Amino acid sequence: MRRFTLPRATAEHPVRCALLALGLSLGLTFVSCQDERSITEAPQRPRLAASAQASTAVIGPTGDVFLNIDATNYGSSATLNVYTWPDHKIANAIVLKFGLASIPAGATISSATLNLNLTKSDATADPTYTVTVHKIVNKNPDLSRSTGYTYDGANTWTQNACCYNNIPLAQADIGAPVDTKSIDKTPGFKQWDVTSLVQGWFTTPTTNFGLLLNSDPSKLRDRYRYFSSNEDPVASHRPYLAVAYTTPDTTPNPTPPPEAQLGQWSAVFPAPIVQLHVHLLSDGTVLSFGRIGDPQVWDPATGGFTAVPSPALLFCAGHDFLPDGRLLVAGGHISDDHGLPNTDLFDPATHSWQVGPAMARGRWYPTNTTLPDGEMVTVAGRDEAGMLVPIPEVWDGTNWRQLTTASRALEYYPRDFVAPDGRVFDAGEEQPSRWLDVTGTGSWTDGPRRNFSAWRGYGSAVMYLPGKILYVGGGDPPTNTAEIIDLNQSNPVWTYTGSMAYARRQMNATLLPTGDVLATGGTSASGFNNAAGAVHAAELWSARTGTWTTLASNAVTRMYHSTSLLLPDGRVLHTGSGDGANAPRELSYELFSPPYLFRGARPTFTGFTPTVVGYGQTLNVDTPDGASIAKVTFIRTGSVTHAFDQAGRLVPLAFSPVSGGLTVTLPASRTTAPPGPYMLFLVNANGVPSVGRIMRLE
Ligand SMILES: [Cu+2]
Repeated sequence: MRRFTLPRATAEHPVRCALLALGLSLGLTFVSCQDERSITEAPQRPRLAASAQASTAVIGPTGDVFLNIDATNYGSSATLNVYTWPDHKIANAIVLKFGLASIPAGATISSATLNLNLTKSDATADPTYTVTVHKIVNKNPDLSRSTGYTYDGANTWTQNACCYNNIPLAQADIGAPVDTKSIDKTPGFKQWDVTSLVQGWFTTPTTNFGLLLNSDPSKLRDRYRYFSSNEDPVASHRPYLAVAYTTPDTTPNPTPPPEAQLGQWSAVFPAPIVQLHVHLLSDGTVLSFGRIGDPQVWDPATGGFTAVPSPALLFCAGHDFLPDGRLLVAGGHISDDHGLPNTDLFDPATHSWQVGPAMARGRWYPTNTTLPDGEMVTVAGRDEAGMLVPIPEVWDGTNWRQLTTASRALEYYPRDFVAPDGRVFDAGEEQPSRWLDVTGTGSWTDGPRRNFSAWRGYGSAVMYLPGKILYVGGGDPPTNTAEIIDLNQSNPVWTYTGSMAYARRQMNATLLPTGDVLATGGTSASGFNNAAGAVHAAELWSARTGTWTTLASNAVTRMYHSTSLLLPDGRVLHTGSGDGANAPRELSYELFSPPYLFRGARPTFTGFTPTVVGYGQTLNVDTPDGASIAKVTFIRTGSVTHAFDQAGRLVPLAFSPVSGGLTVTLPASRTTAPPGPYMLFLVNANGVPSVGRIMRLE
């Protein structure tokens, strides 16, 4: 323990395994504390031997007020009120501001919890009252002057019709709820998770306009909750923010290497073909194929390539992994826009090809998707005659059947995903998204439209959490925008998330073990594949904050027919480009080491993990790092072409530390995790992943 002082006030209290004292005295319910465990040296970066340090800042408000449906400022009130009046109308809203100056620059905020002390509730029979937290946007209020009408005593909040007498009450100046809590009537501290909000303020302090807690418009009149304000005479009842963060240890090396922020690209290595289709096999090797030359198996351990000649020309086919780990390749190349009907399977156990019965029609640019029951659907593409193929086909393990009532002409390589309800969600490239129901003879229904008002042609999409899709870039001219959708909602809608620094098409988006998404390659210039706008900088999207960070730049221009693939060792293979659109044939590959490979020692697996696991199974994982693991992720081995991983999805797994390691609970749902090969990653509190272990979920 060090630098730990009481009482809490408006300053930080960095603690190190000192949570208990703080928790007991303040009723703090969260713990974010880390042993001063010894971390062995990172093999690639010995100067990062020091451990990161976990601290907690307890921060009081710099201002607090509640807004009422009048022109009075309640900044000196001892309470902060939410109140419903008349029926179904918001009559009060609580506004709080917190400064983050006590958190050191360079810290990584892992959680932020808002704590408010409930003092009084209505006396009706209603047991609960919902209080949402929102980021304040548009207006930067002066809490010593703001009222229901104005944010600074003079200038009005954005007008809206939320409330009595059209008093704006800040309701048009807040973002979507970041947390929603059902507040009962038991006095005492209540908590809201405001992590994303505080992380955003910390990254961009100019956006810190404070937060707003809203009244419950679902209630009848005169339902309310009152909380202690910063003017409550009892200091321990006042509002506070608890922020858990980590900082690199100050000794012996105070300055982290730039790679810890930017990542690092390898040298450029030769490849025998343009690797424009790449697939991570269950044995950790990578199968690739292109337009010219034999398919190749590349071994990341040795850098060697081995030719594995295929039964047909597989250029521009669709592909995904079957439950048994074999890659099913549907279609192939006759000539541009003319596809083969072939079915070819690659067995990772023998590194050999098998030929299956052909599809009803050829396919050139189709997408394959492994279904929850282990079947695989292929959609779209052009046939032997160059005609669009509107009827999907389903591989049942031995043969194909057509979904004869699901006829629809689709774009090339649809960005398709198995949704939580078991249907296939077609996220694009077209602006309207669609649902394919594969039951019976199949049917399509319309889905929500994306916000970006054009096709996101050659943009990329990933399912970064179960049911949650990020669609980034694409279009002509290319866009830097990105949109997300949550298919777990009953009426999902696309919303914008942060935008990349660079507009891109012909790019790749790659899921990382941390749950973040890496964008690589592409071009920002108009046209199909315009090298004038080649983008070399990688960018990293945080699923937690929705923001992008620009990382290191690679050497080779990689656009149309470029690919990126997460490897079990946590690096990303970036290769391909050319073999089309008159672009140079890039017979090379590069490897990107994300920043997490420079942030200290990696968690390790010390024991055996099975190669086949079952749904809902509890897995015992031997690791000396169990206590420091913050996240366990399951990422489907990639099968990438044309700016899209047809297999890709990430599933976070429940886990708990036990003596000698962890128990990890594998997905129980086949829609959450369709059967097939996945990588299991352990990620520690510094965001550093283990090497992944590949296992097949059956
Ligand atoms: Cu192509």
